[in-house]
Amino acid sequence: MGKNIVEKIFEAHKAYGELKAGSTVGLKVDQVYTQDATGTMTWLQFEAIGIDRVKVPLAVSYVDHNMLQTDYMNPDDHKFLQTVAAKYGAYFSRPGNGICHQVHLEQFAAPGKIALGTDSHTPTNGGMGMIAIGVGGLDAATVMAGAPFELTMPQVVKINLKGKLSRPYVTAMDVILEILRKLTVKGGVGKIFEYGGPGVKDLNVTERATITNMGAELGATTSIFPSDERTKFYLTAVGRKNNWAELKADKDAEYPEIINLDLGTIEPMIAQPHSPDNVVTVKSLAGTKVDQVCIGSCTNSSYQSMKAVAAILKNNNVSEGVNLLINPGSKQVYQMISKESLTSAMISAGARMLESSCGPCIGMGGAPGSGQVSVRSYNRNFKGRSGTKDASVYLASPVSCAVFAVKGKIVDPRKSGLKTGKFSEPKKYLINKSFIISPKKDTSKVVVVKGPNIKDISVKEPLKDKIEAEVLLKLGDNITTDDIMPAGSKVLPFRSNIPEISEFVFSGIDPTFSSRASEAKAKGGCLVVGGENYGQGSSREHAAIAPMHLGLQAVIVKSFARIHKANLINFGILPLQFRNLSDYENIEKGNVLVIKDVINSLKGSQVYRVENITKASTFEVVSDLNDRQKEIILKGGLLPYTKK
Ligand code: MIC
Ligand code: SF4
Repeated sequence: MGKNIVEKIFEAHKAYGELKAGSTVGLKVDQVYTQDATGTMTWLQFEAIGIDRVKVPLAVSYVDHNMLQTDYMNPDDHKFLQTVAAKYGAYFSRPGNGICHQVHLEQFAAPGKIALGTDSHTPTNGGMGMIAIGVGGLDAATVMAGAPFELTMPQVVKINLKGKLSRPYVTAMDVILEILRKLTVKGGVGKIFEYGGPGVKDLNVTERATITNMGAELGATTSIFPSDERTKFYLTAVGRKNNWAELKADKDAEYPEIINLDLGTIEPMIAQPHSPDNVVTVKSLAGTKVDQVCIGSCTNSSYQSMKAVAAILKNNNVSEGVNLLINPGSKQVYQMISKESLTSAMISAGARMLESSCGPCIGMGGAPGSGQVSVRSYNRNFKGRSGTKDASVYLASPVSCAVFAVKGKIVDPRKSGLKTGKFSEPKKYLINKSFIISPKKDTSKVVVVKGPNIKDISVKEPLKDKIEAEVLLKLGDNITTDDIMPAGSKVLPFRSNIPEISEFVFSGIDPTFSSRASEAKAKGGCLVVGGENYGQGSSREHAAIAPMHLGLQAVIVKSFARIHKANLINFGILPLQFRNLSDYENIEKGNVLVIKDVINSLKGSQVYRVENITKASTFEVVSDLNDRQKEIILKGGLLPYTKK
């Protein structure tokens, strides 16, 4: 039987296990990268493991999220990240170089390799024909220390592309929005999407990267495109032709599921508040007034996107009622468009140019005003993420966004009368390596510098045999890690200070959570109950570490999102699921639950009997941990497990 692309790469990297969907597999990893918001913790954990030098062929420490530098905290973290990378043999991408995923695609991504990144949008690099997976920091740290990456083998679903996009007004962003409309934010859980079919060759590498980037919003483990002539063209243009290798599925490769998509039928799409899958056609919202437009992010910052945006803005003005912000995702693209006077066209139209960083995407500045409508070429529009709770955030392509900025309202770009110009892929990209510091051989004299905001990492006690705790929160479906551990300019600077950041846990949902949890901690900790797809969104392990610090013992939900579940295990919090979904209805906030015989249940059938003392009723919950994960939970998390 023929093999698909995922099987080919996994086979070449298998350390142990079976490549059967649902089995545990250990993979050897070629590249690991961190970003600053998750990276400080990751590198502290790496240090705690006690290895002299990273044991993967390539490691990169990026700085892209936390760049406001409103006080000493961010620059101290940057210094730590730079010195720790120098000490342990990683590349350092200096602040201002750009968003990790885009820079990685430009500088390091290579077909056939496996990369892990401590950020959920790491799959951006799947556009280059590599397996790129977002993970929690501790998973990345252990892999950098030499361990294989362990994963439950996902199902490989083929997305069979036919036809051609009707550019210039229909873009790769519209393709992934259409897929999100069809499959929803839960549609990719436990899956890898492998793109194939005759339509693949219609898309260049950066267009493919937009699609694989937002595969994260489907909940997928990752997404991947073949490596073909277009990949070779791009790698040649960025000066890395030697990294090219052909990669395609065998003709008789089999897939348990195939989804057909005709690129020619796709039209401009837009995600409405407050979820990336709440997608409709742009034309159906025509006339909606827009207050803010943000263009850029790791999803849509390619040279092609920026060029189209500049063409639309050229000789036009940003509408009086609109605030337009542009954050080109990499300094290389920024410099390239500047050289061609495209930045000048943006500025003269009235755009506010931001640094090459995450910026407004994660609420680091650029928040919309009260009740305002913001349309962004970004990937997430969860309520409150922009920094303004009552703002209505929409997601659309950079072309649509630029059109809305000029028109002051949502308009079908095809009917706008605005021109995007013709695009042909550059044969040569501008290369700028001045923002990248390469690892050195001799690191003996390097001193790792830690500012006062960098606190020691918390570690949990071993698993208790009896959990008796109050349900402090009962939540619905699709709770995001932004809900659990908000980001934004007030919170992000505390990513290396767990006691401080813990005060913000669930603060957007219930500002009393943190103080109630601290009180409950003395009495044995607390519990949280949730619905489907609990913990979707980012890879931030702080959504597990900070609740752990507050004494969270277990989370009981209908289903989990992949990365968050892995993070809960890594920090010793029991991830439990209702055996009968209807039992969810019988629990209320404030109920006290007792789970006895936890250790035997975990080691044995993984069925746990829960007594609801408040309601005098019982129900069952289950876990589905493999042997290694059971050991990790028993020890209180991956750090105590690794240091055994
Ligand atoms: C995000 O887009 O939510 C982030 C901020 O990039 C996160 C990482 C983080 O929280 O630091 C992600 O996507 O993993
Ligand atoms: Fe940065 Fe936004 Fe991309 Fe996350 S989604 S990496 S915050 S640009």
